[in-house]
Amino acid sequence: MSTDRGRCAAVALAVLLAASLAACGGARQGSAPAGNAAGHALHAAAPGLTDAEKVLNVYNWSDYISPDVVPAFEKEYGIKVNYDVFDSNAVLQTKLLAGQTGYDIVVPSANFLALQIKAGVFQKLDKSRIPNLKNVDPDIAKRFAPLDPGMQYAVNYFWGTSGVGYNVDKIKAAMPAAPVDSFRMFYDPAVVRHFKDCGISILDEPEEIINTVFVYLGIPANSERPEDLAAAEKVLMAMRPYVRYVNSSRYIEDLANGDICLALGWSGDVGQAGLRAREARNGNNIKYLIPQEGAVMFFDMLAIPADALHPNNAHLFINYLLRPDVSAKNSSAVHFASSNAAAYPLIDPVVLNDRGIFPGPETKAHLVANLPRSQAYMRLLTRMWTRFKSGR
Ligand code: N2P
Repeated sequence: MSTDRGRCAAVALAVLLAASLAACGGARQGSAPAGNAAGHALHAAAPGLTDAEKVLNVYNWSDYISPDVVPAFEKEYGIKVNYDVFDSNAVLQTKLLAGQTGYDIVVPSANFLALQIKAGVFQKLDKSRIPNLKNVDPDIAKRFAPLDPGMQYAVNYFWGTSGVGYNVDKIKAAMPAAPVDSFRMFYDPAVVRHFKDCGISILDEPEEIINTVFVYLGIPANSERPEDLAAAEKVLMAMRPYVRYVNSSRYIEDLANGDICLALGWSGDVGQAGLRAREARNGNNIKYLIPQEGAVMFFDMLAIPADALHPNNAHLFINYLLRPDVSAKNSSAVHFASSNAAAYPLIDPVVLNDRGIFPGPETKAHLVANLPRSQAYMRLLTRMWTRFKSGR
């Protein structure tokens, strides 16, 4: 890297890091891990230097992989996987921008990935080592293509939506005519107030939640107009008194147990809550619906940090996750949508035919993607989100 490019990357990193740290202001309630379980030394090393080491350090979203997939990879390749989890893009971004994470694979959402690519966080993929890339569904790929043109840095792991996760019986008891297929469940005070006592949660992902409010209000997604932000803040502040907590992972267990009755949550997470309730035979009937107003579609992307110590092993793992049988096993277990066309016929039909997970073309046409926002806008959004979380 020339000195100029190095300086440029350093400045870009500093700017993005400042924005990211600001985004993380305030105590988080998430289940972010304490650090890399492998305890990797935080020293710079030439990429691939220690690749002979049969190790792979993965940092993925929580509740996002079938429990038998990592052991099967370890057995097949003789590579030991250290697997850590996070539950928010802001937590991952802070680590990535600080650098030397010790991770070989990370899974940012595509709107975050786009900014991180600009900051020089990732290395380009060697596609010759990912033959299973041929399986990617072009219909889904075209939607995240603008965020990483040509899939140079990342491949899609799963995609999904944020919508209405609810306990059918508890919601019916609280409000017999509840509009369960609408964002009114959260954003109309005359509706949401009915569910305060049985418990409501909302995701701690401001860039995504603000877009759900825009969808509800009929404002174009990703708008950066200050007046749109103000309108969304008004909606969020009005519903805040009814919300029990703002968190992106706790709601799976709480919905399953009946400790909450309503979650503005991610499609697959709600699906997993339903599965856990069925397995526990606790009588909680959990459903997920994509609101009829439309919804936000996210894409979580597998990428390799520029300073990863085991990029060869990382490529092997990415290719493994894209194997149709492996992708199908994961999708069937975590209830998120694979974008691997060759995997579709192998996915559990209950998951594949669930229109909350794999929506039909009409619903898909009403889904909007999160796009990266400007730094100036992020400062405003972060301040608003801090006010929302604290309820003041
Ligand atoms: C996994 C949630 C991942 C979806 N539990 C959010 N990008």
